[in-house]
Order: sequence, then C-alpha cells, then structure tokens
Amino acid sequence: MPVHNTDIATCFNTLADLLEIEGANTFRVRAYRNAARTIAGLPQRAADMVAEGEELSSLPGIGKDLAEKVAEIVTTGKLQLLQEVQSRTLPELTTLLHLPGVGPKRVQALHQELGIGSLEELEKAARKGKLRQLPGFGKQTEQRILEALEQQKGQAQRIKLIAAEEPARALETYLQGVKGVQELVIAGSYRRRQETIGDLDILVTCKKDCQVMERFVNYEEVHHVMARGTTRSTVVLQSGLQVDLRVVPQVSYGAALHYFTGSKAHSIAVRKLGQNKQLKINEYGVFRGNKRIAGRSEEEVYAQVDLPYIEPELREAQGEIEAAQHHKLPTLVTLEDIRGDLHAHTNATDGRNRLEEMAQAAQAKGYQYLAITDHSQRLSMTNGLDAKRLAQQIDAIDRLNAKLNGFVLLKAIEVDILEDGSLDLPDDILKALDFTVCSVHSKFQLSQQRQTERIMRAMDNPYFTILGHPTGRLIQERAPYDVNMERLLQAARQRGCFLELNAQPARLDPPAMYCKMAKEMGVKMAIASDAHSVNDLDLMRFGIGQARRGWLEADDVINTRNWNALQKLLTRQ
Ligand code: DGT
Ligand code: CA
Ligand code: CA
Ligand code: ZN
Repeated sequence: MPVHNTDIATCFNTLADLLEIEGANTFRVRAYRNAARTIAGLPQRAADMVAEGEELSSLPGIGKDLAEKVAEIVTTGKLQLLQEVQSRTLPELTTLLHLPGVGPKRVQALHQELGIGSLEELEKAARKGKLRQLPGFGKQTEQRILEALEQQKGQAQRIKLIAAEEPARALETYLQGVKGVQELVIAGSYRRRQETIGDLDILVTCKKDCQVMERFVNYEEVHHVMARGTTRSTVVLQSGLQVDLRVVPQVSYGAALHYFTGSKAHSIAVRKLGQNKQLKINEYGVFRGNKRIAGRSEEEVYAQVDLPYIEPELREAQGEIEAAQHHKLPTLVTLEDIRGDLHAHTNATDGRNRLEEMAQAAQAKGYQYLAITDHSQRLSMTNGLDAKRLAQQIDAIDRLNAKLNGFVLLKAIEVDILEDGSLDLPDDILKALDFTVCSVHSKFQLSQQRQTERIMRAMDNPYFTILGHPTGRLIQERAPYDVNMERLLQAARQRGCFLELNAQPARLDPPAMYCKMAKEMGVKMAIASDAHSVNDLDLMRFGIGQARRGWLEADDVINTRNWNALQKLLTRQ
C-alpha cells in the first residue's frame, strides 16, 4: 500500500486537532500543522524520498523527530502517537472542529462540560438549548451550529479537487501502464475542474484482449468492488473515493468523453440541439437513424450540432451554448499566460521560506515578478508586520532586487481591513509599496450592509489596490461572509481597484459566478497563489481552473501582463 502525501498530512492534521483539543502547547500543535502543509505541498512523494534514503529533515518545518514520524507512517501505514492520542480522546471530536465558529477551546468545553463527543450528541444538546448555557457560547452560536449541522446532512461526501488529484494521478499512471491501453482520460467534474469532486469517472479505449478491467479491480488501493462488468466497473478506494471506469470503443471515444465529462445539464442541452436536427446523441455516438455519423472526437460531436469545441470548464449550461452559437466563446486564460504571482508570504510572518528562496522559486517557474504580501500587524498570531518591520522588509527587497536579473520582487502587503473600513497600517508606509492586497480576516458576522460598506470604505483609501480572497469562504469549512458583490464590483470599477482570485484549493475565492460577474462589470482580477512556501507557488493551477470556470480571458487577468504594463494598471489616478 503506497502512502500518499495527503495521507501523511491528514495524519498530522488530525494529531494537531486532537492535541489542540487536549490543550497541548501551541508550538507543538503548530509544528504538526506546518509539517502537514510541507508534506502536502511536496512535488514528489515523501514515501519515495524515504525509500531512496533522502534526508526529510532538510525540508522546511521538518526536524529530526518529524522526519522519523513521516518514515513511521510511510513504512507502517500508521502513527503510534496518533493512535495513543486517539485512544484517550474521542476521535469524533475532530469532526466538531470543522463546524463554523467551533475551535478547540469550544470543543474542549463541549466535551468536558456537557460530555459531547459526536455530532449527534451535539445536535441533541443544541436542540435542548444547552449550548447557550456554556460560558462564551450564547444563543447565536447555538443557532449557527444547528444550521451548520442541518446543512451538512444535505450534502453527500465530496472531496476538494486537490485531494482528488494525487489518487487520480496515481491511478492514471497505473492504468496507463496496462498493456493495450490507448486513450485514458479522467472525465466528470474532475475534468471540468470543479471545486469539489463526488467521484472519479475514468474513460479508456484499448486494444482487443486488454486486461484493463481486471487490473483496475485489482489495483492495490481498492478497498472494495461495487460493480464489475466488461465495459464498466465501480470501486471504492481505501480513502473512500469512488471511481468509475468505462471502456469504450475508439469510434465512440469522443461521444463518450463528451457524455461523461458532463455536466449533465450541458450534455442534455447538446442532445436537444441534436434532436432538432433529427439526430440521436448518446455516449456511443451521433446517429441518424441507425447510422453512426460521428463520435470519434468531441469536436465531431459538437460539429454535428453546428457548434465549435467548448472547453470542459465552461460546460455547466450557464450560457456557453448560446455563446458558442453566436461565436462569442471566450478564449480562456491558461497557466502559460501568467507572468507572475501577486500574493505570497515569507517567514517574516506565517510563510515558511525566506525572501531569497521565494524569489528564486518564482524565477525558476519562469515568472517575471513575485509580490511579497506578508500579513499586517493586526494578525498577531501570524507575527504580522508593523510599519517598522515592513520598512525593513522594503529595504531588504530593494537590496535583493539590485542583485536579481530579469526578475523583480514587488513590494506589497496583505493588509487587514479593520471593522471600521480603515486599513491596518498608516498611509505613509503603504505609499512606499508597489501595491496592496487588502483582506477581511475578522468580524465575519457583520450584516450584509455593514460588511459591504466596510469594504467599500476601505477601497476609498487611495492605497487600496486588490481585494484579497473576496468572500472569505473556506470550501466545506467556512461560509462566505455576507457582502453585496455587485456593489463591491461597482465600487472597485469606479476606484480602479481589482479583485483577487485566490488559488488556494480550500479557498478558490471568489466562486466562478463572481469571476464572470467581475468580467461582465469590467473589473479585472489577479490570480494569486497566496503561497506560504516555495511549493505553494504551484497552486496557481487551481486558480487558473477557477478563472476558466469563470470565463476569464488573459486580458481579464492583470498578472498576464509584464511588470511594466502591470505597474501602469496598478497606479490609481
Ligand atoms: P460529481 O461526481 O458529483 O463531482 O459530478 P460529475 O459531473 O462527475 O457527475 P457523475 O460522476 O455523476 O457523472 C459523470 C458524468 O456522466 C456527468 O458529468 C454527466 C454524465 N451523466 C451521468 N448521469 C447522467 C445522466 O443521467 N444523463 C446524462 N446526459 N449524463 C449523465
Ligand atoms: Ca464524477
Ligand atoms: Ca461517476
Ligand atoms: Zn488572507
């Protein structure tokens, strides 16, 4: 059983959660969380590194002790310390942590004061009005917990796109190694780059007598086989992820790919267009009567209904068919269009690498620039910068830039938007920067009107450039704060401000529909990784997926420009 990086990260995060609930030393807890992030962000498998005898302790945030723990997980498949901690606490306590507004302190109180150890017990206690009696809870918290519990019930188990990627790629490589396999694509929501994935839908074409089905159900990570046939099988992996495999003949490949890429609403719309022309469209091809007239490629299928090829990220039945009919499909932005990254942290605050390392990594990616946007003083748990430390960082960047060739570090900050709409640092230091990313990190509960006006007031500051992670949501973990996005976009356009598209896979903020809205309202966006380490710079690809789902073209994205052109855009009049 190969151990994936995500498995190791989950192990460390669970351990950190449980230790935090137990009230362990915060440094110890943070060490496990940092290790989880490091491992999750590695470009290669930690398991392979261990197998090849590479020094894990040379990785940022991984000391000797943690390196040993990684090796333990890789070789034994488990972590003894985690089992010890789990045996003395209720493992279900960690699920409570994922509710909005419930941190370790509160889980501790729920457990110790009310003996709550599961979601069911929590719901019972909340319904009886017992939570509001606990110190620091209140009626509103109780209400919010109940709402969150209700919401969770309605949702099937889905995983974030990034969590699907590693097992998907491993399985892809495995199946591609089967003799006789020709084409292989992961279709479904994965191909459409949705934020979360219900299951994987893999499509293959292969030569006669190919053993691909046999090999699929015998893949070493399969937990159990739900269905097995000659053209279709379904398995559940150890991780709980469900995978469908379909084998189709080459003549049907395009039609099948179109069908299984979906979305369902999009394929139904295309099928209707076919019906209008007396054509039958299904996963086997395009038919006139009993005669197959197309189906080898997706282009062929679209051509039969007089449409150009439509990119998978657009296939949500959100106007793409009409746009295609009127030759108005966008030319979607690609990763290759990106010239630099506009949101990155260093070890001056909560990032893990030094300025030099971040610059080097960004340059190695072929970028022309990287903006350093550490946190501002208000976020004290990240060791946020005050004016003095920011001034020192500005000097350090100037010195470093003098040594760099064909690359420039931009001087910026992720400055907090305070409750009254002021920015967390004085204007005379903001003035010295190339631009700012301004973010809401507190007071998420304000009413829509107050939240919207708070941010609009912040935009009135002439040094406000980009609104960071505009809705504040964390996928599957935290609801967005309540803002009127249309008003914010109007205000941004009037003032010459921009919106960030934060590429962190847990954020992907704002959602695609707001990207489309920004484009339509003439507000350009900055796709940014919000990197907290050199490896995080690779998260840009998730931002690109989301931008494409939001119909963005290269021109709609400010960091597709070289620094010269970008600099002109960023200057507010
Ligand atoms: P997911 O797995 O929930 O993240 O979302 P999808 O889009 O991957 O959906 P899934 O796995 O249920 O099905 C994969 C694709 O197969 C879907 O995008 C479209 C196609 N499909 C599934 N059921 C139907 C159906 O009843 N009619 C049509 N036209 N297509 C279907
Ligand atoms: Ca699927
Ligand atoms: Ca499926
Ligand atoms: Zn932030």
